Amino acid sequence: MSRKEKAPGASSRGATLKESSHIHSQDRRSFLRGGTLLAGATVASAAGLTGARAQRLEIPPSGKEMGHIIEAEAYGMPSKFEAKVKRRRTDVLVNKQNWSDWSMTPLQSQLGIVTPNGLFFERHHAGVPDIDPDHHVLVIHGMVKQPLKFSMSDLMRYPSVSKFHFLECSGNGLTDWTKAASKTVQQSHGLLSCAQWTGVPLATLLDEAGVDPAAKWALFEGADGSTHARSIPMDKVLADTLLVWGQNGEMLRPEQGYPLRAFVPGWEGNVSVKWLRRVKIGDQPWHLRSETARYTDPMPEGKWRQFSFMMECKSVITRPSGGMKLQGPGSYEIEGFAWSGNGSIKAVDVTLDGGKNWREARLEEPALDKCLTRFRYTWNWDGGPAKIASRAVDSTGYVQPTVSDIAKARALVGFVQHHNGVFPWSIGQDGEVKNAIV
Ligand SMILES: Nc1nc2c(c(=O)[nH]1)N[C@H]1C(S)=C(S)[C@@H](COP(=O)(O)O)O[C@H]1N2
Ligand SMILES: [Mo]
Repeated sequence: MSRKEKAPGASSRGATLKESSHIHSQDRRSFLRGGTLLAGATVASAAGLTGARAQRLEIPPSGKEMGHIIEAEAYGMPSKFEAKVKRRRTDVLVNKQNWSDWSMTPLQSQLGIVTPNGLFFERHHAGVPDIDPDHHVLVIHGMVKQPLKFSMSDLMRYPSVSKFHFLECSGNGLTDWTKAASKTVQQSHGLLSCAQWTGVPLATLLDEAGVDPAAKWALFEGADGSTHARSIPMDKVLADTLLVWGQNGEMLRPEQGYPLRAFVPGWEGNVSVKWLRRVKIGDQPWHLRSETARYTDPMPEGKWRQFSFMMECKSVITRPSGGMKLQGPGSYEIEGFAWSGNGSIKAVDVTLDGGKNWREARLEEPALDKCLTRFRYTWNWDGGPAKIASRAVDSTGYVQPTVSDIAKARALVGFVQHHNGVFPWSIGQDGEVKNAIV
């Protein structure tokens, strides 16, 4: 048995202390590698630390006084030193009004695969309503044997499930098809988040209502000022669509649809109707505004594609990414996210030379179905100009395309949705990381 294994219960305080100061100096080295991505004071002071051998660990001021007392009742907040980590509205498309608006997740700061609720991206067509759950009602009607009405407490009595899934707006990336408009990954890819969702499969409720065998579609309608609504094919409704009230262990945030939203795994965010008040069953789609005037894709010869629900396999490097700066040659950890609306992630490749050569990245567990998956690649930067990008492969064998591959099949004009192309960052000799879409 090694000394390390003995340490926790061991009587020798000296041994434990040595052990931990050893870990500390290692921590400092790995901290330095990560820290060098960001310019600023931390880098300078960390560089001083690595030179010195840790002989004695001083007791910091925080260890010599009492801390803050526990508030009698409070909702915990992040450290004040993390105040820069925030959702942000886009700088690229300047909004003329704030009702139909969006804010983006700081993907460059996210750790692990779960997006904290306060950083979950937002997309609203008519602002965020304030809905009292005690007065919220959901109705299921149309081609069913018996129309049903539920209060929130009725719904929460059904057997629930909790599933990790990403949510991505079909407009994610629409500013960066043909030119480098976004400076950071938050702006280019931040209409993407991931949570553990808790709710009841819609199939359970439909079973009780008794769906007419001739029914083929369901309509979801929200209780917000936009009365946002979408038509969803019955196959998907029965396969895995959820009605959720939970998000990462607590009730949905108002921005995410409190107290009830539809959640359609792997499909464009738009169909996961928030503040859900009505599910109508029918035998054909309703061809609503959001499926005719909006959320359709321009195709060659002036045609438009309707009902392009699936968010296809995609990935992006989040670190290093736009706005960061490498502090000289050396070892860096390239990290990012890969996801697919069609299954799980099977592999991610990384290029360092703008797509000439590709190397296999490591996937971090868990790599779940229709969920953000983290990849890593350890890179020894020689200090020369580089162009880095990632390319993901999903469990169906689908390979993330390049923008020029997509352009062969579709027309890249106006507000093009569903941009899942390979996304490059350039690194200059000065270490600056920039959006390299051309
Ligand atoms: N009722 C309602 N549902 C809605 C919307 C809306 O404006 N109203 N926006 C949709 C769009 S376009 C997206 S991308 C997702 C965003 O979900 P989020 O704000 O929880 O990230 O919600 C969808 N559901
Ligand atoms: Mo969206």
